[in-house]
Amino acid sequence: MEPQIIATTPFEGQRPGTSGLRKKVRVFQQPHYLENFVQAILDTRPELVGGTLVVGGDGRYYNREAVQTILRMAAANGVARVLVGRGGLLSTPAASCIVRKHHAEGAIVLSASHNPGGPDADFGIKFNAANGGPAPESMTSAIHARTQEIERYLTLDSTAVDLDRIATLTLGATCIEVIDPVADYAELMASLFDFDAIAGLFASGGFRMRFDAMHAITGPYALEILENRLGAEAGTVLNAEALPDFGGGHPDPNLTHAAALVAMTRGADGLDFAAASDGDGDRNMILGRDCFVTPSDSLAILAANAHLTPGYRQGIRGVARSMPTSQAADRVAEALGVEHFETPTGWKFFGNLLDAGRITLCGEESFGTGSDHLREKDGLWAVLFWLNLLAARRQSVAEIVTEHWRRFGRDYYTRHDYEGVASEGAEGLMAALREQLPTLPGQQLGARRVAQADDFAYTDPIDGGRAEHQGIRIRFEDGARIVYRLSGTGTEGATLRVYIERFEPDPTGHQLDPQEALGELIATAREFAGIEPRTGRAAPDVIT
Ligand code: VG1
Ligand code: CO
Repeated sequence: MEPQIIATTPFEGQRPGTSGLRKKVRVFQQPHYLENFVQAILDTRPELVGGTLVVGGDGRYYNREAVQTILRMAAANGVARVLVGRGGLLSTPAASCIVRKHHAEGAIVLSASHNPGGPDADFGIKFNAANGGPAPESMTSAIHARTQEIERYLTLDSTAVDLDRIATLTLGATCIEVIDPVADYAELMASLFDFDAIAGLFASGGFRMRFDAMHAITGPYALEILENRLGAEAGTVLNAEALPDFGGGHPDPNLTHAAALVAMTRGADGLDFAAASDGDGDRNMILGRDCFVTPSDSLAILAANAHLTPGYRQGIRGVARSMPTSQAADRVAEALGVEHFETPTGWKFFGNLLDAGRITLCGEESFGTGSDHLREKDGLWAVLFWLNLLAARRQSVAEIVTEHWRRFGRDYYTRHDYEGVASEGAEGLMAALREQLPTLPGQQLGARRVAQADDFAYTDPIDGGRAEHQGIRIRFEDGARIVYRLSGTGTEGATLRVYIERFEPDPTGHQLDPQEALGELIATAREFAGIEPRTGRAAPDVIT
């Protein structure tokens, strides 16, 4: 089958954001739009020619069509072998796992993660490199540059590949292997955690758990691992059926979008443990009875207890957190005598530290936690890690959290999101903050004096790569922080994120509601940045 050469012209704005290129489905449906981006990946990653590519997505609307397009283009461009999940499905962590296990040259992952799906909602595409991790800035910049000069793409005039049966097929000269999307991932999880101990917890009869797959990709993974392999009772996995529009919901595991699950953990009859994941399976929310574990605390707690699980029995080498994530993990690293790092938002910045063996665990405040077992954040991994801890420590979630605070102190933390605000207002707000930076140190803001203020810039300790303008950081003399940044994953207007934290060493002050404990700082953050005058918003849309 001869490749067809199709003439095309560049589209503006094919620049990947925090995690790939995310746009409305209708943008992707324009003729040549997806093709241009895929060809830009293939043109800038010559190792794919004659190599192996992993393809799959979170099953959202347009996933199937996009997979077929990518298979034809991969074949036309001389990719030797493509591993594609059955049904075109792969969770983001499973794609990373498969790249590593099968020594692929990279993956194309189709997802807009926690953004809603459906014909009027969002779609996304990203490239992961041979280490299984999101393409670093150098690669995404090259891909973007290529989209700006593209004149042709290659495809085949072929019928659709049957994705619904596990089989090895050929397309032109390319071998297409339709694989079980769950098997490799489930095997990796079994190698890291004490499945017997977790199964024992479920068999004990005294432990009640629910996992909310939010009608997204983790349904099949959670059914196989929690119910089939670990023996959790049928019905443990809620909303297990993956739907192209996620059942009309917002597949974002947080207190707002998973409110029904949160309600099931409340009161004396509440569940012992509950968890949820997002559209593509890389996020996690952890709940106990009357207890929400902030993602920043979760990272710190996993770090402090890693030695209790088989996969991390040797202890951890270091921890990294994204800049806006609370400083709780730093305290654990210091107590363990291991390195800790502060990176810009986005998982791609952890890759080099993981590859170099400098860190074992990493995480973000945005419900992302992961380790060196693969190169993405991993929702079910975090859930299994917590289950392993509950089985090993024989304590409740709340007891583990409270003991952690007693030992390390509590970092009260909250994030306030103002979504879909006018871009000019949001950018004006950030520019005004930036202008004030030089005169901020020493100034009194609300009840505190500013110690340091900057626009966060990061130099990668491994390859020296530089990332600038990663968010405005204001640090007070007592260690409290306010951070402002604009989202790089939205598809409409701008989203302003404000991150607020303060440290409380005294255990008698550990039981407050974070909104209350941070009330003064929250008000200061709003006033100082002029959020209402600049965005017209009197209150945030989402508080986590
Ligand atoms: C958000 C989060 C960030 C995360 C990113 C991708 O980015 O803040 O921590 O890495 O989403 O996660 P932003 O730029 O909108 O703040 V996912 O689960 O959407 O791949
Ligand atoms: Co995600």
